[in-house]
Amino acid sequence: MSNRTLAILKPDCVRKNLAGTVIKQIQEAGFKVLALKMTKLTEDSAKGFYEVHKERPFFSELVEFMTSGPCIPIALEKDNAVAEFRKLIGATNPKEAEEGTIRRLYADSIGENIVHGSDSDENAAKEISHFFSRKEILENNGF
Ligand code: 3AN
Repeated sequence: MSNRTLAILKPDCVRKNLAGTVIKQIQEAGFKVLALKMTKLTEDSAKGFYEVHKERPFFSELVEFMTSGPCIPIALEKDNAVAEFRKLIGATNPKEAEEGTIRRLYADSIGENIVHGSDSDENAAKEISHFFSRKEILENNGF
């Protein structure tokens, strides 16, 4: 079990001015922010990040959406981070997400669902290094 996961506040989250609200909810759930930036994904970077989905019918829609505006990747730490974060954000489809979860509260659709969360420890490590160098990740609270 790893204690890290990667969140991305997606372009819909930034556009709706919900970044602060969602970050507050993440921190109140006990996650520590290890690294955070705002960036706009290029087409190549989005395709690389979602490589596992390249054969899926929604792939081009997903890449178009993820490059449609700035997003905020965040490296997070908590015990059992991957599972705990997926519990906090809820199911991919906001209509199926549990009451009180971030997607249920703020997402419009399965495509535009406010936030990404890694789905395994292995992918969390890969996804964190997609956005952050080792130097950018705080160790020991940055002290
Ligand atoms: P999750 O983000 O909950 O792990 P995945 O990994 O199945 O979900 O899908 C990755 C992303 O692809 C989702 N966050 C969502 O934005 C998009 N996506 C998944 N299924 C669909 C779909 N049926 N139509 C459009 N976009 C989708």
